Amino acid sequence: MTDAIGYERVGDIAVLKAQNPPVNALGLDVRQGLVDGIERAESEGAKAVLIYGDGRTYFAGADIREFGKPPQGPFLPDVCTRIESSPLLVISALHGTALGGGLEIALGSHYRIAVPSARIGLPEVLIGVMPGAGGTQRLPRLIGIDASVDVITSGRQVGAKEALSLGILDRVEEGEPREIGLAYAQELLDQGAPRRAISEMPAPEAVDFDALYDSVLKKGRGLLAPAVAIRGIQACCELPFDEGMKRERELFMELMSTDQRQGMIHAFFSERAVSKLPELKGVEPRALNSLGVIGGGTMGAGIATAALLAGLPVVMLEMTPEAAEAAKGRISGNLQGALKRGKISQEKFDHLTGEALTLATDYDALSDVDLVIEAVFEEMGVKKEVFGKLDAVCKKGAILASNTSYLDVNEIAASTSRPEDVIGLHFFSPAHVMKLLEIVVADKTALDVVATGFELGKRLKKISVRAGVCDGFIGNRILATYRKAADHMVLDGASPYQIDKALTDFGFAMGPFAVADLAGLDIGWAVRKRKRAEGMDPRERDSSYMDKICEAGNFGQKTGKGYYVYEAGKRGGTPNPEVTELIEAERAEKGITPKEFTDEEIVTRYMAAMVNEAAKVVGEGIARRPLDVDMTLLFGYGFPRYRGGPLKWADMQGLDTLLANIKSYAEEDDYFWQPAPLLEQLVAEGRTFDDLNKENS
Ligand code: T1G
Repeated sequence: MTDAIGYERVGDIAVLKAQNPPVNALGLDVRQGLVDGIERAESEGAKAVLIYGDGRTYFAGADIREFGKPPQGPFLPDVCTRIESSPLLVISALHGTALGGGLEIALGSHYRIAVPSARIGLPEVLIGVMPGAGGTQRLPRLIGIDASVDVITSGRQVGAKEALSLGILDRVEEGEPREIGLAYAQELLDQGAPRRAISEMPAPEAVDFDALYDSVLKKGRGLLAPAVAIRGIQACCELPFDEGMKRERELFMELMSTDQRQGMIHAFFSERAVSKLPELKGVEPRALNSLGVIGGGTMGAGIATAALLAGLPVVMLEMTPEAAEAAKGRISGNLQGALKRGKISQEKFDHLTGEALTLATDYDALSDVDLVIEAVFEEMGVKKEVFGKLDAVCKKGAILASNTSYLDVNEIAASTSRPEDVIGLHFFSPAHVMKLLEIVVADKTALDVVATGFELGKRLKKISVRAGVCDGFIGNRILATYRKAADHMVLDGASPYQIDKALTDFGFAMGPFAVADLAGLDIGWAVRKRKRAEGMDPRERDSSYMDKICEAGNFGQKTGKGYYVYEAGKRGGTPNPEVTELIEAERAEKGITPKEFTDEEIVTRYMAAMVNEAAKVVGEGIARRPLDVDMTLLFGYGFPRYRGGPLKWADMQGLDTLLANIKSYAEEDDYFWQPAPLLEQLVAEGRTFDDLNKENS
């Protein structure tokens, strides 16, 4: 027996307790312990076996940390079959999250009982694989094709009540898993209940699996795993059980060898590592029981909504009572959405828009809050005026935060007498929906203020990323660069629509030009005008064709026209022919002979620009680790999760290839394409961005 599985005997029942914190992952010792436990129970004459998990959960799946390492037996499919084929009655008692291989162990058991708060699921597709220990062979036999296709291709967690109605669970009962499990096992023994092996149940009727495969693949926008899992369910319907198990394993191993699996698992561990900074170890956050927000526009109202939903009372400060009421209107609108989706009750809605939200027009109302977030107009003078007032009224130890998306947080901090209490908290619109939060640490920001920023991020269920101070921090700085690469390709011959298509095919939620229309073309126009006014380097390429579109009052989706033309009630837009005409005119004016771009070349250039700038951001310490950049792009800029992030993707492409591409582009334009020193160093040393992640975590 291994220590990972405890063994005890209670009357005729042998009890196997999983004890592998934090989530009883089914690592080698756990698998061996389960097999040893079953054999011992059989050899010691037990009549039944109860399997349950100690700590916070039943098995939460295979041990993902073992992926990619040399596989060692006993293998999970065999463990499940060993459990199922035992002559003893095997009962699993579930609590916490019985996921993936954990649910497969339970499906290998003859009976399943759970506590009401338990959640079950087969989330393997969320890490780029599929169930590989019988999930696609046993679940369809138990609950049919439609329900198992939903559970397996969505990867969603199913509550105990629904799992009982689906027939996955046999019983749901309040109590401790060991106790309800023992009582249920004894009851089954007393009733002389039969062993029920799901593998012996008839397989459901086959359906048109090719059509199902195609529709699931289309829905996944390039993610392979859900579609391949369909082939596993197909095997369940078309092959005898043992052959179906073999087929499932083949498909599972195919997915294990994909870049998508690497990308998804990198994302899984990185989203958990990104908020763990070595310098914050042992640093206690300050008190965080109340929040103030200044500016009730879209961003301010979104931030207030996120805070209210997280249980933080909010003081919303606006210049006039009318503006304050308008802010409340926006917040109520956001909360209406949560009410409609059943996320909150009417009672909760009334509380959040009632006593939890205080409207104010006087800064004194902020004198007692723990943290204030300013979300006013993006102009340094206005910011300094606001922080001057906050400095005067806020209590000692209060944290003063700015939601600026590119202004110098050091300069804002220097406008107060307490720069150590100033930090940037850069939310993304809509702030109560977007998961990303850039925590911008200024030169004098105190460590416990940084820790409080991460604490707030955790409370708001955000993915918080530490960023240093520079123009655009991590995300917007990199965005500005790959966006420029796209603009250059347009001037040189590509159409914005071909570029958008090539990048959505690559997996982005939207292409750069559709994103510009969503965000509002006036933002880019203002930036171009600001840069020209500040004086641009003559070597920097500038394009003016969109200025004419903006001058005509077209700012994208919000005005119904931009790069695309939008019809009310219709999703997406159609290409705006005026844009194509203006582009051709600008090329002619600049004497540019347009050239053909393949979709592949478009993606290669776009990604090269993104990776190169990202390497500069890491090299300069604006981002601490490459994974910080990856999580920023995944949660704030629609980067396809199954590619792991731009720097994980770069590692998988090979940094030497990328550097060679960048150097070849520099022959055309050595002003824009300046290879990042960090990239050159990693290539020279034969190292990867992942090596840097390991060294800095
Ligand atoms: N393997 C290894 N480590 C794991 C793990 C796993 N399966 N699940 C969680 N951890 C670690 C995690 O990295 C973190 O570590 C700590 O546990 C707490 O997790 C054949 C092959 C279970 C819902 O996909 O969804 O079975 O950061 O911070 O928010 O079919 O973790 O503290 O060092 O996320 O309460 C299928 C993945 C595997 C479930 C808990 N199972 N895990 O969430 O805590 S594939 C999964 C989760 C499989 C078979 C196939 C969540 C959770 P650290 P946490 P949480």
